[in-house]
Amino acid sequence: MNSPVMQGLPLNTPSYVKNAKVIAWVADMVALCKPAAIHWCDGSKEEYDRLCQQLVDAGTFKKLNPAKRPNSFLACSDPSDVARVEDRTFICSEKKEDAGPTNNWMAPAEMRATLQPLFDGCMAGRTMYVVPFSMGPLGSPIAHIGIELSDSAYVAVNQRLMTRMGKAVFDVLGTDGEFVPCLHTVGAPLAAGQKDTTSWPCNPKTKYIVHYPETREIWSYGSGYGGNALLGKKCLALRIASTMGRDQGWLAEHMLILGVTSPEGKKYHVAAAFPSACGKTNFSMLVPPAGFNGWKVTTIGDDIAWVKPQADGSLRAINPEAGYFGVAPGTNTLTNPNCMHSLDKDVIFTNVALTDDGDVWWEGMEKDGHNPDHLIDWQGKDWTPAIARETGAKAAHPNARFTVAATNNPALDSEWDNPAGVKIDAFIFGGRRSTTVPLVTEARNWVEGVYMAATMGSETTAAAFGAQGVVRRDPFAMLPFMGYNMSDYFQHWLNLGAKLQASGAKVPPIYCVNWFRKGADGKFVWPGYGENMRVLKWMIDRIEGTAKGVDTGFGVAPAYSEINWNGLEFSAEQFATVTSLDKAAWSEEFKLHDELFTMLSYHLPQELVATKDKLRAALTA
Ligand code: SAT
Ligand code: MN
Repeated sequence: MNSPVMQGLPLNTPSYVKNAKVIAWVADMVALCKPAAIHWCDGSKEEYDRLCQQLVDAGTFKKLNPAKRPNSFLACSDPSDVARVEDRTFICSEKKEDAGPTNNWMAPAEMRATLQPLFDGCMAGRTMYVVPFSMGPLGSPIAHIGIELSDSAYVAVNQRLMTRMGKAVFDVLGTDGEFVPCLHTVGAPLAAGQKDTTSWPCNPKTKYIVHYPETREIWSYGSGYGGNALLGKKCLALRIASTMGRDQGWLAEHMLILGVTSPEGKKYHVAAAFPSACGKTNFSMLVPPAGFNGWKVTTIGDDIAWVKPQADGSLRAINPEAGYFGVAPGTNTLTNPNCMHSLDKDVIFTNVALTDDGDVWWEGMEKDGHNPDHLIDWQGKDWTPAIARETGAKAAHPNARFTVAATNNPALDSEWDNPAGVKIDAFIFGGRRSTTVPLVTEARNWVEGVYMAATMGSETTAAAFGAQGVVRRDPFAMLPFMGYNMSDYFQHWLNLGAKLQASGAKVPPIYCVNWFRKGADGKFVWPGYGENMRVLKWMIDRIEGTAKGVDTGFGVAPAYSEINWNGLEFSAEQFATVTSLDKAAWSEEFKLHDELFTMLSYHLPQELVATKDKLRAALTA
């Protein structure tokens, strides 16, 4: 194989890079991908500004009106490249059973043989960016380091907002520190002398998002979008990290982390798992409603939690990310005022619409009184309210996103960057279900909580793959993000709880929630958003032992009188609608749990089967 030096491309390794493994790996990948240039990212503001300007010049970015949206940009993707591609995502463990029935699998040797010719010369004519990043506070014992090689400047600038990216990572890495190598290409090499004329290079035909869990490597080909391309997020912080957690005794979860502080100044930390696009960002930035004077909710993270057991039996968690890659449509000052403030400046928007005065717009902003007569939609076409009425055309893609640094969030928790993390006081699991699953239930023990999490389901939305409105089982909201066999993961959760309890520790309570129950009229009954504070408060009352709750057979639920209704008209009848347990619905529900367990039968923990039998007897008798 040609060495990069023989090709005449010097690595130009900066003197502060002292890790021999990094240097050797970059050299190998340069030899394989054959970029025209190498850029070692230092993570500085100056570098960020320069790369953003370069993206403007290339037509990938539009600079937004600085009077409206300072230092912000809009990128519009190729219409074939708008979301994660679950059917092109692979877990390549040595044994198929270790990827499990919920993952696409190919033997590592076969996958390597498939990818080799694709990656050979894949960066021709482009620059390879070397993007060093820390998932978690630099140097934290809970954090891990990754290095992404990418031929996308869009990826490099997004990674600066989404992770702790830059030079300092190499100090932590030292001469022999561990890192997860992440190789990414848009899969659009340029022929000799060819000028790039596309504003969103990608490969519309071929995409591979590949994980090798045993060797902890990530190879991603053909997409420039979100979790396909920002490899620290779902690929490293969930799929690879979940296998690290299995091997090392910790948890990598698709969870937000929030802090909630009482008027007396007592603070609790909650980690909550919801599938993509079910309002995790909204919940993590919740503004307590009227009737909750003096209560405060603060954000530690909006998407991912790494939870590590401590010597004292507690669980401490960090948000491995440093920014938010959130869904824009539906966000407004009513649904999430803190998020809207976060987006005032320094934002990269992807696939939202452009206003005539150089600002952004998306569906949902009309609720804030922004009713434009004309826009350029995410595909560059004219959009007017009349066109929208006639054709149903959306100005913003339903999976349009913003990328913004956590430090822009006015509700950012003071401990968000604490290398020791925060102590978790409760876990929440929630799906999007218009029927069957009640507003809130507390599992009566750890195993029952694991059962609730394992069997959770969600009605699909635009961001998830597949048809709208179908219930898809999404255990722990981890279905698209599990790096190993799902049943082994259930066992890992059970083992962790058993171990903590055997050491005399009290495990955090586990709650199952559903904000999305609908009434006979097909409308949501629970108001959601800030009003979810009422449910959060009940959980705290349970933790404090001041709410007795009612044993429903499906865990412990609040009595109507145990919820603080101050400032909200919500009748006992409405409460019954969102909390009722319907025998017929649960009979059907358990059939779906049976199906899930049949699919997951290899290594399925028998404790969960026993829990199913017990719950079925209680709920369908
Ligand atoms: O594109 S991401 O994977 O980052 C977001 C999501 O789909 O959950
Ligand atoms: Mn997510």
